Amino acid sequence: MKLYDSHTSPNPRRVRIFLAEKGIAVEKIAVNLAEREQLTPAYRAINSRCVVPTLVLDDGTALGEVPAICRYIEETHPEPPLFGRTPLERAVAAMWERRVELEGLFPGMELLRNANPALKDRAITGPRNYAQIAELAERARARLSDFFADLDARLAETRFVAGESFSFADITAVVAIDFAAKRSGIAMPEGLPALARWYAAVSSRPSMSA
Ligand SMILES: N[C@@H](CCC(=O)N[C@@H](CS)C(=O)NCC(=O)O)C(=O)O
Repeated sequence: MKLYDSHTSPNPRRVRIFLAEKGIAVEKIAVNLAEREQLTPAYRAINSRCVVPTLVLDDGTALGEVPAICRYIEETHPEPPLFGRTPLERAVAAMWERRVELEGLFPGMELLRNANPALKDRAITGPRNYAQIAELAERARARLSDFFADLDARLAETRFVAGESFSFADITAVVAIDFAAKRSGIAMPEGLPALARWYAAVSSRPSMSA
């Protein structure tokens, strides 16, 4: 397998951490987003959405979209489970991962993409250009603040985001938090003890530096 990757971006990091947790090594090919390599005909032929990550399988099949890529890895390498073991655990893990993606990662991307002058006309990823809307960046700040508070409330009840075991939901949550801090200067707020306890535990896992 080959992973088309970018070390400056959150979505490929989700897959790198997932692979590291599974103990799977794959060839990684860097795509230079700053130079718009994702929009070249050569990369478009691999992923017509012009985004990273893309996982190319040994038979040449190209898989895009992080949840689909991670689901494939989970089904082909079930141990250790990162989507839960029972049907109920799997549904709960998928539910929390989706919530974290929608409520934490997407607002972080919305903030950066509508505020960073380097992304002018690139407010939405993909093959087409869209103009920035400054109000969306402001709204994203409020959504991130709510995300931190809601995640703290959840983690006051459970050890990890989806329950008592580490899962894909924790990976997306750490990536969303680090991305907001590193790229938009929105640090995890003080005074949220459950969130702080969980973040210290999960961010020290060796996979997080993948
Ligand atoms: N929904 C996609 C999102 C992928 C995505 O947005 N990737 C970003 C990097 S985090 C990208 O490729 N950006 C290219 C660009 O900025 O044009 C997924 O789950 O893989």
